[in-house]
Amino acid sequence: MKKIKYDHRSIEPKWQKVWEKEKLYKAEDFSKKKKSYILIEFPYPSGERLHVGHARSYTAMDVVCRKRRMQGENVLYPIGWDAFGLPAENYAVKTGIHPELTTKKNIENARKQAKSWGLSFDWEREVNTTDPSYYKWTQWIFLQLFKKGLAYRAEIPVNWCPSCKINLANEEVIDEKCERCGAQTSKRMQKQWLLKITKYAERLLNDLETVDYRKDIKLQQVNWIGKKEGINITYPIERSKETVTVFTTRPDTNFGATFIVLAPEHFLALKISTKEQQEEVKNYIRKAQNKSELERIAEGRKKTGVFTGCFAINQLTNYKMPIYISDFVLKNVGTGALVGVPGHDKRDFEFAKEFGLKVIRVVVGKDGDKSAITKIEKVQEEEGTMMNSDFLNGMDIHAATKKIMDYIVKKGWGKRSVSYHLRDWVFSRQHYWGEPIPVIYCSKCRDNSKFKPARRQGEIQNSKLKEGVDYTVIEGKEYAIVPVLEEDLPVKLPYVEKYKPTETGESPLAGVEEWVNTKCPNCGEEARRETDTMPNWAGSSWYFLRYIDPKNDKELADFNKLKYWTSVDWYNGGLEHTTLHLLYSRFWHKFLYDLGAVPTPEPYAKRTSHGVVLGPDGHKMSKSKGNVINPDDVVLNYGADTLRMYEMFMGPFEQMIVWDEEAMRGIRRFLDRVWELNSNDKMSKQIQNPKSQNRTKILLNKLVKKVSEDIENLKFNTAIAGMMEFLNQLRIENCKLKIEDFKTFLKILAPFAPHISEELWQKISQEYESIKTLKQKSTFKSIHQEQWPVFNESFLEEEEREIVVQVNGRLRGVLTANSKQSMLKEEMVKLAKENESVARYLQGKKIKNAIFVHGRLINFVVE
Ligand code: ANZ
Ligand code: ZN
Repeated sequence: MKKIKYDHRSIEPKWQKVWEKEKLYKAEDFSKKKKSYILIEFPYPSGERLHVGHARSYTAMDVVCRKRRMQGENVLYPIGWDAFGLPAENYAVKTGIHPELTTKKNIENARKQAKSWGLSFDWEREVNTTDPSYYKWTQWIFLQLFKKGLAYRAEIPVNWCPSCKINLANEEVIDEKCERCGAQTSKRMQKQWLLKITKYAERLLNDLETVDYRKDIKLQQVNWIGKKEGINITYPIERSKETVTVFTTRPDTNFGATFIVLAPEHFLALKISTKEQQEEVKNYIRKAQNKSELERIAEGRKKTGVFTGCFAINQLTNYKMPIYISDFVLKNVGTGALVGVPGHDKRDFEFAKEFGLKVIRVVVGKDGDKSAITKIEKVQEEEGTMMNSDFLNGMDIHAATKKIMDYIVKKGWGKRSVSYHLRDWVFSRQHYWGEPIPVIYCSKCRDNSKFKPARRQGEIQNSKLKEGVDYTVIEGKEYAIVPVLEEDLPVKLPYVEKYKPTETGESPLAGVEEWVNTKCPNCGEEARRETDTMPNWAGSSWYFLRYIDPKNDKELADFNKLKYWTSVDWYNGGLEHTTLHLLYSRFWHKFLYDLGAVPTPEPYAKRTSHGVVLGPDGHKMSKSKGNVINPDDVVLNYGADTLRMYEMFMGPFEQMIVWDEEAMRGIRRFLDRVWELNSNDKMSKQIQNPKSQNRTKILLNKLVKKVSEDIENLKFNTAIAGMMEFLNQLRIENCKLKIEDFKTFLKILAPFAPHISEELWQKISQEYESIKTLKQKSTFKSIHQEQWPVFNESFLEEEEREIVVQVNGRLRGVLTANSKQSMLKEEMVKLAKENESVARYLQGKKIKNAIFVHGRLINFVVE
């Protein structure tokens, strides 16, 4: 056979074109085959292009897809572009080039890159969040949320950068500083749109039990939702008609409660303070206002505070608890007031030490500090057994919590309370490059007493209209909030010259008079549009649904198609998106489910995450560090197959990996060896000596089993290691590959290195298959359309052992034998001597001794 160089530069683009022409990766709606919907987080098409991190995630899922297709599944593997957002807008501000143009160009580049990696995406389903035919449905979802009262306007603090003169999203503020210019940011109040995700908190939490997410991802969701079950206890205040209510998750410790602390913003703070304390309290409150929340709750900070001069009564003990004000208590947690149990809460302990307050021990932990009152030196936050607590004594804290809750509720001193860390989702941005929020403000309708807001149609007709949901106040004037008619969607983003947000913190759209001024869809009078846009999270909250029916202009996706394809069977993406994006899209999905627009309550059946790819220096890749590996260079110099296999090989999929050029060359050498297998005598067309043939079968069977399982278990690295070992083993044992075996090997290599395996596959088919079958085959059949090999259990069942054969301590061969055989010295020595590769080293030598380790090793000692 003529030797042809393994030239990835010609082979790879060639097959990519053929695959595309043959529509090899087209997903078929309603096919009878088993469906498999595999999803990667669609990329943001930035000027920086796709990086090796994208390649890691996309290749991994590509391997899964290719294997499942070969196993006869109908696979949907789509891609699209998450293209609204700040980077494009910032770039536009800097260069004056319209984001629409840069986005278009960036998408073209990224598409080219993805294609050059040989990914098996169904390109006919591509979506783009900035395309009006796409965001029409993003806006439609918003309208439904609005009509159900789940979208509302409220005045909330926003992050203001005085130097950039814009409102920043929370993600853009790092340590109270503007992410871009570094200026100190401040909070100011502004009307924003919010989505009531909190209404779904309980379901978002409970339904985690129905999905298969990586454990730590689930935990992140749980923590972000942050459900706390506790009780609000109300204490009478001495010599006052007022009472003070605190939230606690540890009522079991209430016999040890010795003081109360109010947040400085608490409405009682000034109200209950005695005359003598008024001045000091006022000063303290003023100072606290200038502190950020982060600063207030910082660990290890010296506790500050001020006494109000008042006492609350702990009804359990009749203890007079002094009421303090301190900034470590937050206004919007619980009731904005807490009861101090310094024996068992660290911050309370620190506070008590600072102000000389009484500490009472009511729980004994493992360390067994039983000192009841007095100079307790340590806080005890562990679980344990109750003491000093009357009818709770001797119980463990969980039983005690239950008992005291019932008791307090029965006495009428408190009410059970559930609180969540989750807050409503701030949904408006004062930026240009986003989806316009499709509502119109009309003052005529507000004045019209017969106006029926969208939210109320079919609901209670005559109740009072609510601010923020039915009407809003803009610059002192009241307007009805009128949703854009669904048939008027999309509200297209107008073309503007000035993208920069305004001095007032308004969206630049506010300056586009002819766009802002419009007619009210309800009364037809002059009205104005909402000028805020949606956050980047909007388009990505439902994109996986659009892939299912990307061109539908009647609904976001056909329900029957959704029924066929959802839920997503496997979703892989970065760990940085496992809180917000995952939560937001689960929320929207549940809402759509309640509307009857989607058939499943959860969007993703399974979620995994890949580790970050670090630069060769072990640091995060960044331009400024000069350690960025450009995947395009790798493709050019080593080939896409090398890039793919290397990224799958370089370490456990879920862990961080450090780029290592040398290891990558190792992968290229492996592929070179595979290439050579075809073109030299390592492969045989004839039947081999039956023993070696049998041995090859066993090894190959094992390999097929291993690779099949490893792929599904995200163990790509060990699958590849298995392939390498296989080739090594063949060499050591001097086994030759039959053509059929080589074909099997190519099939399991194909998902990882699709180009080289296609090239070799087609060559073999041409060279070895009879002219007759070739003629019959009128159409092209790709290796990726072949059947995934099934392993033969009978070859695996035989429990065999490998016996290493050494000559003077050097490895000269490996024997296989079943476990019984391997224990018999005589037999194994005989077999070893017969072994071709061992015999070479024994020839003409006198064997002085043969050392035998049962089932393990033979070492011939020769002269
Ligand atoms: C008494 C107590 C005793 C508490 C004890 C804890 C331990 P976690 O613990 O994170 O679930 N708390 C209540 N309102 C607060 C506010 N506005 N600002 C700051 N802290 C506040 O949070 C619940 C606990 O946080 C509550 O339970 C309360 O302290 C504190 F051994 O009450 B605990
Ligand atoms: Zn109107």
